[in-house]
Amino acid sequence: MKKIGFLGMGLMGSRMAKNLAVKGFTVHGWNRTPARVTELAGAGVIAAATPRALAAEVDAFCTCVSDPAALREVALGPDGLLAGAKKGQLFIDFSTVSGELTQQLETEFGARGVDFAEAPVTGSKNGAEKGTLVIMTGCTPQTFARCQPIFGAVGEKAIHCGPVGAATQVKLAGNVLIAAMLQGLSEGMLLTAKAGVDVRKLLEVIAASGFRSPYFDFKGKAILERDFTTHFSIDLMHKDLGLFLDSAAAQQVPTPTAASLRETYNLARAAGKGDLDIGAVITAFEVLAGTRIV
Ligand code: NA7
Repeated sequence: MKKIGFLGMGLMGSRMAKNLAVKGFTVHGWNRTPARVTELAGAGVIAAATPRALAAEVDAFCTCVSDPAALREVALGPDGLLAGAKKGQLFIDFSTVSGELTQQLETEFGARGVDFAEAPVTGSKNGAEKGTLVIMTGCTPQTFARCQPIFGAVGEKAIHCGPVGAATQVKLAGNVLIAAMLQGLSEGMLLTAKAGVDVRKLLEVIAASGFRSPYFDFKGKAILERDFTTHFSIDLMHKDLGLFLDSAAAQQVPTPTAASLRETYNLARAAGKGDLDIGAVITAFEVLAGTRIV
Protein backbone atom coordinates (compact mmCIF):
# COMPACT_ATOMS: atom_id res chain seq x y z
CA MET A 1 0.00 0.00 0.00
CA LYS A 2 1.92 2.99 -1.27
CA LYS A 3 -0.54 5.41 -2.90
CA ILE A 4 -3.00 6.92 -0.43
CA GLY A 5 -5.87 9.31 -1.13
CA PHE A 6 -6.90 11.86 1.48
CA LEU A 7 -10.16 13.83 1.24
CA GLY A 8 -10.98 16.77 3.52
CA MET A 9 -8.12 19.20 4.16
CA GLY A 10 -9.58 20.96 7.19
CA LEU A 11 -7.82 21.51 10.51
CA MET A 12 -7.39 17.78 11.06
CA GLY A 13 -7.17 16.31 7.55
CA SER A 14 -4.50 18.68 6.20
CA ARG A 15 -2.16 17.73 9.05
CA MET A 16 -2.89 14.00 8.73
CA ALA A 17 -2.25 14.12 4.96
CA LYS A 18 1.08 15.88 5.56
CA ASN A 19 2.13 13.21 8.05
CA LEU A 20 1.31 10.47 5.54
CA ALA A 21 3.53 12.21 2.97
CA VAL A 22 6.33 12.66 5.54
CA LYS A 23 6.17 8.93 6.36
CA GLY A 24 6.82 8.05 2.70
CA PHE A 25 3.35 7.47 1.23
CA THR A 26 2.47 9.03 -2.11
CA VAL A 27 -0.52 11.18 -1.15
CA HIS A 28 -3.27 12.24 -3.56
CA GLY A 29 -5.50 14.91 -2.01
CA TRP A 30 -8.94 16.36 -2.63
CA ASN A 31 -10.85 19.13 -0.88
CA ARG A 32 -14.16 20.85 -1.65
CA THR A 33 -12.31 24.18 -1.63
CA PRO A 34 -9.41 23.31 -3.97
CA ALA A 35 -6.98 25.95 -2.64
CA ARG A 36 -6.56 23.96 0.58
CA VAL A 37 -5.03 21.08 -1.43
CA THR A 38 -2.87 23.18 -3.71
CA GLU A 39 -1.41 24.81 -0.56
CA LEU A 40 -0.06 21.34 0.33
CA ALA A 41 1.81 20.84 -2.96
CA GLY A 42 5.07 21.75 -1.18
CA ALA A 43 4.43 18.90 1.27
CA GLY A 44 4.13 16.51 -1.68
CA VAL A 45 0.33 16.22 -1.84
CA ILE A 46 -0.90 15.72 -5.44
CA ALA A 47 -4.26 17.41 -6.14
CA ALA A 48 -7.12 15.32 -7.61
CA ALA A 49 -10.01 16.85 -9.56
CA THR A 50 -12.79 14.83 -7.90
CA PRO A 51 -13.18 12.10 -5.27
CA ARG A 52 -14.04 9.74 -8.12
CA ALA A 53 -10.81 10.54 -10.00
CA LEU A 54 -8.82 10.17 -6.79
CA ALA A 55 -10.28 6.72 -6.06
CA ALA A 56 -9.17 5.53 -9.48
CA GLU A 57 -5.51 6.41 -8.65
CA VAL A 58 -4.83 4.98 -5.20
CA ASP A 59 -4.52 1.78 -3.13
CA ALA A 60 -6.42 3.20 -0.15
CA PHE A 61 -8.43 6.36 0.55
CA CYS A 62 -9.13 8.25 3.78
CA THR A 63 -11.77 10.88 4.56
CA CYS A 64 -11.90 13.55 7.28
CA VAL A 65 -14.84 15.87 6.60
CA SER A 66 -17.12 17.80 8.88
CA ASP A 67 -20.41 15.92 9.17
CA PRO A 68 -22.67 13.15 7.78
CA ALA A 69 -23.93 15.28 4.85
CA ALA A 70 -20.36 16.07 3.76
CA LEU A 71 -19.24 12.45 4.01
CA ARG A 72 -22.30 11.22 2.11
CA GLU A 73 -21.50 13.66 -0.71
CA VAL A 74 -17.80 12.76 -0.87
CA ALA A 75 -18.37 9.00 -0.65
CA LEU A 76 -21.68 8.42 -2.42
CA GLY A 77 -22.28 11.54 -4.56
CA PRO A 78 -22.27 11.42 -8.38
CA ASP A 79 -18.51 12.18 -8.49
CA GLY A 80 -17.90 10.44 -5.20
CA LEU A 81 -15.43 7.76 -4.12
CA LEU A 82 -17.77 4.84 -4.79
CA ALA A 83 -18.03 5.81 -8.45
CA GLY A 84 -14.25 5.34 -8.85
CA ALA A 85 -13.63 2.58 -6.28
CA LYS A 86 -11.98 -0.74 -7.20
CA LYS A 87 -11.99 -4.19 -5.64
CA GLY A 88 -9.24 -4.69 -3.06
CA GLN A 89 -8.99 -1.06 -1.92
CA LEU A 90 -9.20 0.12 1.69
CA PHE A 91 -11.43 3.01 2.85
CA ILE A 92 -10.75 4.62 6.26
CA ASP A 93 -13.10 7.34 7.49
CA PHE A 94 -11.56 9.56 10.19
CA SER A 95 -14.58 11.91 10.44
CA THR A 96 -17.06 11.79 13.32
CA VAL A 97 -20.45 10.97 11.82
CA SER A 98 -23.35 8.65 12.67
CA GLY A 99 -23.10 4.87 13.11
CA GLU A 100 -25.95 4.52 10.59
CA LEU A 101 -23.85 6.23 7.92
CA THR A 102 -20.67 4.27 8.62
CA GLN A 103 -22.63 1.02 8.49
CA GLN A 104 -24.15 2.09 5.16
CA LEU A 105 -20.66 2.82 3.83
CA GLU A 106 -19.39 -0.58 4.95
CA THR A 107 -22.27 -2.22 3.07
CA GLU A 108 -22.02 -0.16 -0.13
CA PHE A 109 -18.23 -0.23 -0.43
CA GLY A 110 -18.15 -3.86 0.70
CA ALA A 111 -20.40 -4.76 -2.24
CA ARG A 112 -17.65 -3.26 -4.47
CA GLY A 113 -14.94 -5.36 -2.74
CA VAL A 114 -13.58 -2.41 -0.71
CA ASP A 115 -12.74 -2.93 3.00
CA PHE A 116 -14.15 -0.18 5.22
CA ALA A 117 -12.99 1.07 8.63
CA GLU A 118 -14.66 3.71 10.77
CA ALA A 119 -11.85 5.55 12.59
CA PRO A 120 -12.82 8.74 14.46
CA VAL A 121 -9.87 10.34 16.23
CA THR A 122 -9.12 12.32 19.35
CA GLY A 123 -6.21 14.66 19.99
CA SER A 124 -7.45 17.73 18.08
CA LYS A 125 -5.23 19.95 15.97
CA ASN A 126 -2.04 19.44 18.02
CA GLY A 127 -2.37 15.62 17.92
CA ALA A 128 -2.97 15.73 14.15
CA GLU A 129 0.08 17.98 13.71
CA LYS A 130 2.39 15.76 15.76
CA GLY A 131 0.97 12.45 14.52
CA THR A 132 -0.07 11.48 18.05
CA LEU A 133 -3.82 11.00 17.59
CA VAL A 134 -5.70 8.26 19.41
CA ILE A 135 -7.74 6.37 16.83
CA MET A 136 -10.98 4.59 17.76
CA THR A 137 -11.71 1.93 15.17
CA GLY A 138 -14.83 0.03 14.13
CA CYS A 139 -14.25 -2.71 11.54
CA THR A 140 -13.41 -6.39 11.18
CA PRO A 141 -10.15 -7.62 12.79
CA GLN A 142 -8.75 -8.26 9.28
CA THR A 143 -9.45 -4.69 8.17
CA PHE A 144 -7.99 -3.36 11.46
CA ALA A 145 -4.73 -5.18 10.61
CA ARG A 146 -4.75 -3.68 7.09
CA CYS A 147 -5.11 -0.16 8.51
CA GLN A 148 -1.97 -0.31 10.68
CA PRO A 149 0.54 1.34 8.29
CA ILE A 150 -1.80 4.32 7.83
CA PHE A 151 -2.69 4.51 11.54
CA GLY A 152 1.02 4.44 12.41
CA ALA A 153 1.63 7.51 10.24
CA VAL A 154 -1.11 9.68 11.80
CA GLY A 155 -1.53 8.43 15.35
CA GLU A 156 0.23 6.93 18.35
CA LYS A 157 -2.49 4.48 19.44
CA ALA A 158 -5.32 2.71 17.63
CA ILE A 159 -7.97 0.92 19.68
CA HIS A 160 -10.23 -1.64 18.02
CA CYS A 161 -13.65 -0.91 19.59
CA GLY A 162 -15.66 -3.58 17.72
CA PRO A 163 -17.55 -3.76 14.41
CA VAL A 164 -18.41 -0.69 12.31
CA GLY A 165 -20.57 1.59 14.48
CA ALA A 166 -18.78 0.77 17.76
CA ALA A 167 -16.06 3.42 17.39
CA THR A 168 -18.64 6.14 16.73
CA GLN A 169 -20.44 5.28 19.98
CA VAL A 170 -17.16 5.50 21.90
CA LYS A 171 -16.07 8.73 20.22
CA LEU A 172 -19.40 10.49 20.85
CA ALA A 173 -19.35 9.45 24.52
CA GLY A 174 -15.80 10.82 24.82
CA ASN A 175 -16.83 14.16 23.34
CA VAL A 176 -19.76 14.50 25.74
CA LEU A 177 -17.27 13.93 28.56
CA ILE A 178 -14.98 16.66 27.21
CA ALA A 179 -17.88 19.10 26.82
CA ALA A 180 -19.04 18.39 30.39
CA MET A 181 -15.51 18.82 31.83
CA LEU A 182 -15.02 22.07 29.95
CA GLN A 183 -18.41 23.42 31.03
CA GLY A 184 -17.76 22.58 34.68
CA LEU A 185 -14.33 24.21 34.55
CA SER A 186 -15.65 27.31 32.77
CA GLU A 187 -18.62 27.86 35.06
CA GLY A 188 -16.34 27.39 38.07
CA MET A 189 -13.86 29.95 36.70
CA LEU A 190 -16.63 32.44 35.90
CA LEU A 191 -18.24 32.26 39.33
CA THR A 192 -14.87 32.37 41.09
CA ALA A 193 -13.99 35.50 39.14
CA LYS A 194 -17.32 37.24 39.80
CA ALA A 195 -16.99 36.43 43.50
CA GLY A 196 -13.72 38.38 43.44
CA VAL A 197 -11.39 35.39 43.93
CA ASP A 198 -8.28 34.91 41.77
CA VAL A 199 -9.16 32.19 39.20
CA ARG A 200 -5.48 31.18 39.08
CA LYS A 201 -5.96 29.81 42.60
CA LEU A 202 -8.77 27.58 41.34
CA LEU A 203 -6.51 26.22 38.57
CA GLU A 204 -3.65 25.74 41.04
CA VAL A 205 -5.87 23.67 43.35
CA ILE A 206 -7.26 21.60 40.46
CA ALA A 207 -3.72 20.85 39.26
CA ALA A 208 -2.61 19.80 42.75
CA SER A 209 -5.63 17.65 43.60
CA GLY A 210 -7.43 14.43 42.76
CA PHE A 211 -9.58 16.16 40.15
CA ARG A 212 -6.54 17.04 38.05
CA SER A 213 -6.66 16.39 34.29
CA PRO A 214 -4.33 17.38 31.42
CA TYR A 215 -7.48 18.70 29.76
CA PHE A 216 -8.04 21.20 32.61
CA ASP A 217 -4.37 22.29 32.37
CA PHE A 218 -4.69 22.85 28.60
CA LYS A 219 -8.07 24.58 28.52
CA GLY A 220 -7.63 26.44 31.81
CA LYS A 221 -4.45 28.09 30.45
CA ALA A 222 -6.12 28.91 27.12
CA ILE A 223 -9.13 30.53 28.83
CA LEU A 224 -6.85 32.54 31.15
CA GLU A 225 -4.92 33.80 28.12
CA ARG A 226 -8.20 34.28 26.18
CA ASP A 227 -6.63 32.24 23.40
CA PHE A 228 -9.58 30.84 21.46
CA THR A 229 -7.60 29.70 18.40
CA THR A 230 -9.59 26.78 17.03
CA HIS A 231 -8.41 23.30 17.95
CA PHE A 232 -11.93 21.87 17.83
CA SER A 233 -14.77 24.15 16.82
CA ILE A 234 -18.01 24.95 18.64
CA ASP A 235 -19.91 24.02 15.42
CA LEU A 236 -18.36 20.52 15.37
CA MET A 237 -18.98 19.87 19.08
CA HIS A 238 -22.61 20.95 18.53
CA LYS A 239 -22.80 18.39 15.71
CA ASP A 240 -21.39 15.64 17.95
CA LEU A 241 -23.77 16.43 20.81
CA GLY A 242 -26.64 16.15 18.31
CA LEU A 243 -25.36 12.78 17.05
CA PHE A 244 -25.04 11.54 20.65
CA LEU A 245 -28.60 12.67 21.47
CA ASP A 246 -30.00 11.06 18.30
CA SER A 247 -28.36 7.79 19.29
CA ALA A 248 -29.60 8.12 22.89
CA ALA A 249 -33.16 8.75 21.71
CA ALA A 250 -33.05 5.77 19.33
CA GLN A 251 -31.83 3.50 22.13
CA GLN A 252 -34.07 5.06 24.83
CA VAL A 253 -31.21 6.09 27.09
CA PRO A 254 -31.84 9.26 29.13
CA THR A 255 -28.92 11.71 28.79
CA PRO A 256 -29.96 15.00 30.45
CA THR A 257 -26.40 16.35 30.74
CA ALA A 258 -25.78 15.98 27.01
CA ALA A 259 -29.14 17.65 26.26
CA SER A 260 -28.22 20.60 28.44
CA LEU A 261 -24.75 20.83 26.87
CA ARG A 262 -26.27 20.97 23.41
CA GLU A 263 -28.30 24.02 24.50
CA THR A 264 -25.06 25.57 25.73
CA TYR A 265 -23.54 25.09 22.27
CA ASN A 266 -26.75 26.41 20.66
CA LEU A 267 -26.32 29.53 22.73
CA ALA A 268 -22.69 30.00 21.68
CA ARG A 269 -23.58 29.50 18.00
CA ALA A 270 -26.45 31.98 18.27
CA ALA A 271 -23.90 34.47 19.61
CA GLY A 272 -21.89 34.03 16.39
CA LYS A 273 -19.09 31.94 17.92
CA GLY A 274 -19.50 28.70 15.93
CA ASP A 275 -16.08 28.91 14.24
CA LEU A 276 -14.22 29.48 17.50
CA ASP A 277 -12.66 26.85 19.71
CA ILE A 278 -14.91 25.11 22.25
CA GLY A 279 -12.95 26.99 24.94
CA ALA A 280 -14.82 30.13 23.83
CA VAL A 281 -18.24 28.79 24.90
CA ILE A 282 -17.82 30.53 28.24
CA THR A 283 -17.57 33.95 26.56
CA ALA A 284 -21.31 33.73 25.77
CA PHE A 285 -21.95 33.15 29.50
CA GLU A 286 -19.69 36.05 30.42
CA VAL A 287 -22.14 38.34 28.62
CA LEU A 288 -25.10 36.84 30.51
CA ALA A 289 -23.27 37.08 33.85
CA GLY A 290 -22.10 40.63 33.14
CA THR A 291 -18.49 39.81 33.98
CA ARG A 292 -15.32 38.31 32.53
CA ILE A 293 -13.11 35.54 33.81
CA VAL A 294 -10.05 37.75 33.20
P1 NA7 B 1 -12.80 21.53 9.64
O1 NA7 B 1 -11.50 22.20 9.88
O2 NA7 B 1 -14.04 22.34 9.81
O3 NA7 B 1 -12.78 20.89 8.16
C1 NA7 B 1 -13.93 20.33 7.61
C2 NA7 B 1 -13.59 19.70 6.29
O4 NA7 B 1 -14.82 19.14 5.74
C3 NA7 B 1 -13.05 20.68 5.24
O5 NA7 B 1 -12.11 20.01 4.43
C4 NA7 B 1 -14.32 21.02 4.46
O6 NA7 B 1 -14.07 21.47 3.15
C5 NA7 B 1 -14.99 19.67 4.41
N1 NA7 B 1 -16.41 19.76 4.06
C6 NA7 B 1 -17.40 20.40 4.74
N2 NA7 B 1 -18.58 20.28 4.10
C7 NA7 B 1 -18.33 19.55 2.97
C8 NA7 B 1 -19.14 19.08 1.91
N3 NA7 B 1 -20.47 19.33 1.87
N4 NA7 B 1 -18.56 18.36 0.93
C9 NA7 B 1 -17.23 18.10 0.97
N5 NA7 B 1 -16.40 18.51 1.96
C10 NA7 B 1 -16.95 19.23 2.95
O7 NA7 B 1 -12.99 20.25 10.58
P2 NA7 B 1 -11.88 19.38 11.34
O8 NA7 B 1 -10.77 19.09 10.41
O9 NA7 B 1 -11.61 19.99 12.67
O10 NA7 B 1 -12.72 18.04 11.63
C11 NA7 B 1 -13.01 17.11 10.59
C12 NA7 B 1 -13.74 15.92 11.16
O11 NA7 B 1 -12.95 15.27 12.19
C13 NA7 B 1 -15.06 16.22 11.85
O12 NA7 B 1 -15.99 15.17 11.65
C14 NA7 B 1 -14.68 16.35 13.32
O13 NA7 B 1 -15.81 16.17 14.17
C15 NA7 B 1 -13.60 15.32 13.47
P3 NA7 B 1 -13.85 23.05 2.84
O14 NA7 B 1 -12.38 23.31 3.06
O15 NA7 B 1 -14.74 23.83 3.79
O16 NA7 B 1 -14.26 23.21 1.42
